[in-house]
Amino acid sequence: MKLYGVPLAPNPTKVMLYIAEREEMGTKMGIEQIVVNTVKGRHKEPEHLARNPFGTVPTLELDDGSFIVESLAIMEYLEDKFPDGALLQGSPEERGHARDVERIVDLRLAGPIGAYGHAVNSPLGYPKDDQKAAQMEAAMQVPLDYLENLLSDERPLLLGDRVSIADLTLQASLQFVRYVEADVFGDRPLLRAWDERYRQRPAAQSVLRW
Ligand SMILES: N[C@@H](CCC(=O)N[C@@H](CS)C(=O)NCC(=O)O)C(=O)O
Repeated sequence: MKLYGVPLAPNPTKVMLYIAEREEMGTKMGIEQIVVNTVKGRHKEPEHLARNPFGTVPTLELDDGSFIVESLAIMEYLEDKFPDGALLQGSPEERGHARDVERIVDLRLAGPIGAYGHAVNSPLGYPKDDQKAAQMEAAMQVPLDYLENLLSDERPLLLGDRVSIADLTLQASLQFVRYVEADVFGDRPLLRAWDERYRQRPAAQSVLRW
């Protein structure tokens, strides 16, 4: 299999973290990782559009030559393909909560964080936009409070002791925040501590560059 992605971009990063976590736990996936230089626009060129007509990364090329182009679908495919040691485990309730937190992080936080980063200090050179930054900052407050509250029972990671896709999705967005030299935590010491803790993990150290 081949994973087409690019460092720093949150959606590829969460899949790269997923692969690194699983490899650290002993699952050998044998996935070749190939950089598609999005700064040079390579993701919109025919070679990548033939893999993914939406021109986005990540894109996973399966051994049968077909492609999966959505980051969550890629991780779920890898969970199914390598079920021994899958991150999603436990009772229906535990699995339901793990899926719920991942969706909350991705749908309520990752978008505003990305837009906020581009509004304050865009790596793609978009103009600074204080109004947009303020709107996105406001949109982040309820989901950030939700996560701070989750951590109030002293769990080390978002779903407990075991790393989950929600941790990876959140950390992939936070790398982007660090890159643009911003801070979205505010007065949330538990989230800050989670961030420090997660970044000590060998998988994080091998993937995160910022
Ligand atoms: N829903 C998709 C979104 C993929 C996506 O938008 N990726 C970004 C990088 S984080 C991208 O390729 N942006 C370039 C573009 O949309 O032109 C997923 O979860 O994989």
